[in-house]
Amino acid sequence: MADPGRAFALTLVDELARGGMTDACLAPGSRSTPLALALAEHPGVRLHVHLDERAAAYFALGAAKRSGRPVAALCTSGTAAANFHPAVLEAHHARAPLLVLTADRPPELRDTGANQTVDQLKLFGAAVRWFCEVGLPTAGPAAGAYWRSVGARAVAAATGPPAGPVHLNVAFTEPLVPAEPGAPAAGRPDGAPWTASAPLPRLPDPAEVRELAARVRATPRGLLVAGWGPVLDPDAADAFAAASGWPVLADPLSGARRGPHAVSTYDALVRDRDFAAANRPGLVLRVGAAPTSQVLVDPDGAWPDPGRAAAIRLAVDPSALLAAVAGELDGAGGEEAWLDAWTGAERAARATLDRLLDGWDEPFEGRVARDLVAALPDSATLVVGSSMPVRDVDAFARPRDGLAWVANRGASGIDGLVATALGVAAVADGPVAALCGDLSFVHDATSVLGAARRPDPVTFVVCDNDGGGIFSFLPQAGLPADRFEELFGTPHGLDLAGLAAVAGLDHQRLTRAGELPPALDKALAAGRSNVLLVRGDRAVNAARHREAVAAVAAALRGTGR
Ligand SMILES: Cc1ncc(C[n+]2csc(CCOP(=O)(O)OP(=O)(O)O)c2C)c(N)n1
Ligand SMILES: [Mg+2]
Repeated sequence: MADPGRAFALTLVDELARGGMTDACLAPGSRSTPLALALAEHPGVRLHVHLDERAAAYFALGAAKRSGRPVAALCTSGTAAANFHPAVLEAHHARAPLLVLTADRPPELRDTGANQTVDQLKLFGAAVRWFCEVGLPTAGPAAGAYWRSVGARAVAAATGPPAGPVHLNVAFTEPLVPAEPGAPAAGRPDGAPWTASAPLPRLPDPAEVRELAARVRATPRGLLVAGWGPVLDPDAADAFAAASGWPVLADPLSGARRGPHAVSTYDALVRDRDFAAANRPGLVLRVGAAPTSQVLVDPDGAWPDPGRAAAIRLAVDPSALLAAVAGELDGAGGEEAWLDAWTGAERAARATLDRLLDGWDEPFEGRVARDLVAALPDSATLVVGSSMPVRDVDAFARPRDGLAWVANRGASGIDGLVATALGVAAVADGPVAALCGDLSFVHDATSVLGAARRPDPVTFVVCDNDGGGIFSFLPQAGLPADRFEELFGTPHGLDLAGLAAVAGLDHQRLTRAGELPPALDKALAAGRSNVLLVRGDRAVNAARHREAVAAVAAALRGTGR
């Protein structure tokens, strides 16, 4: 083997591709050259290039979240590797299969003052499912088995369960550019992985199903709460709702806000103390993240229970569990009055919210969120930014089916949103839109600058309220106005249309909410990335949220609930 670095790179990339990797994203650098070339040359891998490592890792993360397949992010040595950290944290908390490949100098150059050399060992701490110091590739009879085994194990660790990031630190020495074509070490026949790992089945056992069904039967006044998180088959949620007679309180990100049991206005409903007191559930079955809980279902046995409310934890596949319990319940259960209380309140609250929103034609961010969700065609993916967008979608979106959802809710950063959406677009079949705030958009400006030359377009709907709108809802809003603006509101005064123009992106300013659906249709049909800018006002926005909650409370009084 004339060039073990080259052979290693070809072998590792081939093994990752055998494990299901179809996409990778790199940021340029010299030390990573063997892997960069191997990724570019492999026929089964689409390689995307991003200038900045933070964005490259978020791009890979977006592709991994949307596809469910492992996606690699590659960088050179030094601070480049550290720039992967935010996406690694998000991948850890959101359980996304991110393969982090950091190139390194050979061990003898470390801690010697050698150029661009930092300690990359276990750089991401406990956030990765597996760290491997691969070492300097060296030739030898066992080298191929070692390299392929590392690749197969990386895929197994990244895809879980639980899925998550994996970090391979790989040292390369000169020559970095191969003198001859080289070849990968032989793999298993027929393109099979070196070690095929069967993901652990986490299906509920019949006793668990019977016990839960008995509890559900004994508690007609229950709720199914679906937060963002584990993939939930909406059909299973529907079947459970029908069989239990329970209302369904689903964050749109769960995909389960649909069907006749959907209560889309729970945010406003449970803020009403009288309604909340009169409609306390006897049992809550929760799938994914949410603030309240009694029975928590998580396929990976994670413990997402910040409110420490879970009485029972079931580490099983939520769709299988809901479908099985629905079967066990045989026939419609529940208490009509209970379902009526919730669905009647939903009708009253929905009509109230929709009337208010329809009257606010000068852009209100909640209306933009509602209308964007409604206007996207079936098979579209909506990437939702942290801060107010994700809350507005939850508070105002009507039930609907047919969308895929991606949001960085694992660590709720406002960073990397643009890159995440571009990564989603690289693997999604249908159109992709992203809803984000102005600070999130500006935070990821390097990705905005690179967006126009990417082949897979995203329509960005940016609610520009010139700063962090969320802080107007927090106690900091009570600080003296100038102090609040300086430290929290942080108006930047930037012209985002100018940023879009510099980036070569088509853009349009929307001054009336009614302009959104036609502008969206046009943008999605354009075949290029687009920016739709909606100007907002942080103070007006906060006031309208309060008005909406008050109007729902009044409507509940009016209907005698
Ligand atoms: C990386 C990161 N830095 C800071 C924060 C804290 N933070 C949360 S929301 C927010 C403001 C976001 O502003 P924008 O994107 O304009 O959304 P808006 O609140 O106006 O809807 C900030 C700074 C964060 N969540 N993540
Ligand atoms: Mg903002």
